[in-house]
Amino acid sequence: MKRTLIRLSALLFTLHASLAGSPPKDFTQENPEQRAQRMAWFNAARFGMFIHWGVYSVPAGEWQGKTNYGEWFMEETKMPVSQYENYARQFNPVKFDAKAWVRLAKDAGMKYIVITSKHHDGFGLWPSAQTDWSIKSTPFHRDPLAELATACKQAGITLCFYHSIMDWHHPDWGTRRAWNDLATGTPDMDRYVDYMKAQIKELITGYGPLGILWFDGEWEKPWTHERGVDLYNYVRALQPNIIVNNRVGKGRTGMGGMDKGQGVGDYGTPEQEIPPTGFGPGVAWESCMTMNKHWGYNKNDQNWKSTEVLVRNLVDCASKGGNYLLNIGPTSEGLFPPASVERLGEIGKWMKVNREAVYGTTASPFPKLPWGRCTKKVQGKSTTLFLHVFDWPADGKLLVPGLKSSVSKVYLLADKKHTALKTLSSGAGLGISLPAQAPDARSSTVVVKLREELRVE
Ligand code: H79
Repeated sequence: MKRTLIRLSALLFTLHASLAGSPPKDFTQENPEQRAQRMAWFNAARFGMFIHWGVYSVPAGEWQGKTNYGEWFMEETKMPVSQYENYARQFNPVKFDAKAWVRLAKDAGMKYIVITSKHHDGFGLWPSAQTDWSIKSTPFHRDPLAELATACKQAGITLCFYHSIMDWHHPDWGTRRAWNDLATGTPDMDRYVDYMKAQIKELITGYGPLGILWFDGEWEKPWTHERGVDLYNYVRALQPNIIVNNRVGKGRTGMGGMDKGQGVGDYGTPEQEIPPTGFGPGVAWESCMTMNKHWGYNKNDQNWKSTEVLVRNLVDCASKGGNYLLNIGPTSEGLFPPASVERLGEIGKWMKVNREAVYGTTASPFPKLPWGRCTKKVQGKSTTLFLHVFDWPADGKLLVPGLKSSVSKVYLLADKKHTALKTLSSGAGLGISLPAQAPDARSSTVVVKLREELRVE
């Protein structure tokens, strides 16, 4: 009885506070422990899948003899919006299989998926109640985001949405394009923000809980720091433990993706590049990258990165304390391009052997290593270093420069028996004798268990 009364009065208090228009909670003021807890899954994950999918997959990157378009099709061709809308009527991805997509991500070793709920063209991949400019206007009478949410939940993959702030289709986005022939009146950003918030509410309450809301398209003038802070708080109020990238605000400096000055959001977003060094333990980041040269499906783009490059990029990110978000641009039929599927499979094979050297690791203690990268795990007093050897030494001698701690065991991660490798400490550091043959030409992992605390000179 007493409890019920307390609950009732708490409810009344909340009701009263909201009716009285009390200031919304400021989620930007969070203590370091709360933040670390909220960010824990993200920092342990290290590897995610980006998916750019929308009606731009119908022209597949080609228009009037030019073949270099992707998800920026509408902007780059300056096609009238009324004409662009026809692509929705041709978007019928009958081969879409959410379970198959999620399995491809999971088998590659990815822990989360970030898919475009809406890109800059404004088209929604789910049947939004706010607009017809969505999957509702296609012949495809299904909800891909709902199907993905179910498949992700079953597979233990964290679902996240990319949601563009900039919107080339909506009449109220502040910098309206001349080719937006459907828009009338004067753009009204307050009205636009109401629209975007209503969409975001649908996404968080209807498909969640989500891992990340990944904003983009924040750089144009109509978007301000104040609007960024407001949107950040709006999203966190709907789902307090959600993670929001830094493109919600105006702090991002170029494609390097990290914040300078007035930033808001939880982590930095380098795009198509990996920072030369990490940023220290308190700073989270994620490099997003294409597998070829386009985000959205481009049927002519065969500039695929090799699996070796992709694996080494993942390792490079992990060695600097960051995540790797690798993109797929599915076709308008709903399929991943075969070259992407092939690479995901190969990365998965590598991850099967080396996963322990990626997940839950922290940044390298070495400023630079001539032969590759390093990640580490520190659990209480026990420290493990994972040496990711890209360039296998011809003479069988690997030097870990400056490592002063004595070691208890050194072995190849690919060796199931964990046979000890011979080591020799010297003034130069730790020398390790390796077999002639690298277990994996892309990157082989040498595990170094320390006997004492980590010391590097
Ligand atoms: O969704 C993919 C791309 O469509 C989108 N981001 C990835 C994840 C993207 N939008 N723009 N770009 C990529 C390139 C745009 C770069 C610039 Fe800028 C915009 C140059 C100047 C304004 C970024 C923001 C660099 C400075 C400010």
